[in-house]
Amino acid sequence: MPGVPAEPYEFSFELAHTALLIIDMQRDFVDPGGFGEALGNDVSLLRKAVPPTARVLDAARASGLLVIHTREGHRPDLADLPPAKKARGRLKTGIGDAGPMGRILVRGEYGHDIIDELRPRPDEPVVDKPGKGAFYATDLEAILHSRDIRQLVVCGVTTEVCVNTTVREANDRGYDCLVLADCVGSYFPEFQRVALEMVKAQGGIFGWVGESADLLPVLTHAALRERAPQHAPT
Ligand code: TIU
Repeated sequence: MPGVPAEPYEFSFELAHTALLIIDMQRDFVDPGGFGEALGNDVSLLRKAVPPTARVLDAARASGLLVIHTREGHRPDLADLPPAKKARGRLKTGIGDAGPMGRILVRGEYGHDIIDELRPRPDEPVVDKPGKGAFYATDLEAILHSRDIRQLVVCGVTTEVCVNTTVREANDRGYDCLVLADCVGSYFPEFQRVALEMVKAQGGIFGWVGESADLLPVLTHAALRERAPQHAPT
């Protein structure tokens, strides 16, 4: 089994049972002029994660890994938006309201969609989620079951919110998660550091933390080995 240097120890994985999960790389969170920036956040802290995630996405596609994208957002009628979530923050312009990129975090709107750099291919499942965790009220688990996926390489935003919530949900469902530190981002540097610490503490209580530069060569090598003929022709 290929192994990636990671903390608290090497992350071993099987290509056929591993998926790349890219969480909420949406314009509303990542792009200047979106909801995240309107809340007073510095989106450049999130955008740092885009180039390494794009490299991982390329390598995953070349290796034949299942790639799954998620988007946080709600039905246009907002029937799945809990009043508590709508009210939180006492925002003048909040979820469902008209923002600079369309209605904020509403499915079908420009700002809700995934950034161009990481645009899903037609054969890559996109999971729309109303909450922070990607398992809550979605068909993610059914997708993973049907493809016999047991391990997840996780990228996306934000580290302490949707990434951490999803990794915790995945961990309780029996999945191994490798979180790539340079492919996840937070508006708060301290939260980025601590959220990653939380994943790998206590022997990897929620999973593993690694770097994309350590995964990329292992992924490429594993894919080449898998494709190489196993036996000499008889
Ligand atoms: N995707 C995700 O993390 N949603 C958030 O609302 N994150 C914040 O950090 N606010």
